[in-house]
Amino acid sequence: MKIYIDGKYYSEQDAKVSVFDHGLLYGDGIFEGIRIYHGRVFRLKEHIDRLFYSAKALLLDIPLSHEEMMRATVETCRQNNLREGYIRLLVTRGIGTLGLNPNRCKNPSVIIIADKIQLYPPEYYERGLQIITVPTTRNLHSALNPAIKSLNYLNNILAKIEANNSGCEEAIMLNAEGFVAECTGDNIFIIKEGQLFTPPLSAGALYGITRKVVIDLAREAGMQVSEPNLTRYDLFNADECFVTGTGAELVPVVKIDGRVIGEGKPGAMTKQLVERYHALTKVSGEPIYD
Ligand code: PXG
Repeated sequence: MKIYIDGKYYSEQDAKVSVFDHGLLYGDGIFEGIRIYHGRVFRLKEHIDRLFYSAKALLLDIPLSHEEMMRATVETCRQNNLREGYIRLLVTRGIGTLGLNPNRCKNPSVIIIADKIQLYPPEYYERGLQIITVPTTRNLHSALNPAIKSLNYLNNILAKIEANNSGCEEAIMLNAEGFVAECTGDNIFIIKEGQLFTPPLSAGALYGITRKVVIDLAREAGMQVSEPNLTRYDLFNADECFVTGTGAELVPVVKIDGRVIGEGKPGAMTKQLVERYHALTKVSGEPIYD
């Protein structure tokens, strides 16, 4: 595997960062997770846009332009001969001192890892997930805005640990007001009486790229889509539920906090959206090879 670090490629063994990098010392940095399907990078521009938005919020100067970042990402896929896979893009504050002052970090670091993807087991998709809400609430906008895809994922990791301790793969995180925000690494949707609902970004949901694709596909299919505040009660009484993310794509949810959702199996509209999503990944994306 060849890993991009600040303009050069390194083998897996030689791809190293300093112990003084503030990405490591303080979680001071940002990241993206992107999919490669059929020799194309899916929704590359949207991911790079989101990276730059996260950087802006953290006053982090990405040393590459938007265009250069897209090119470096595609080139890293090419160097690794990938046609299917997963890209992890990171920008850290760079090497500084042991103090937390980011001004001591002169050069932010750009790291791009492109690898094969570890897919979720097929039974998640066939049977659907059983998930729970957890005590850890999503970060406040006024503290660490959940829209920033930062390298500090402890809020989500704590929630994931709570889900895992209860034998679940994913957790539903509420915001401080008790409304549904999102899952630890996925957005959440419900279907009720033929309409699609997902929490608004203001509830603490990440501006998920998969979320946006699913909203667009649903509208194209003639479905009504809205983004109201949702409570656990709304989830429990949904006809269908699913979560979305770059890695997960769309995964049906069949039980929430012990309540069976709809008929307790992946629903028809969810399946239709999964098909549309797969069809799109077959034809869309930034070509890696000529
Ligand atoms: N919410 C959060 C908090 C996320 O981190 C999503 C929603 C879904 O967004 P996208 O743009 O992927 O549709 C994410 C995505 C991984 C991985 O390795 C993915 C995410 C976070 C951590 C790991 O698949 N995020």
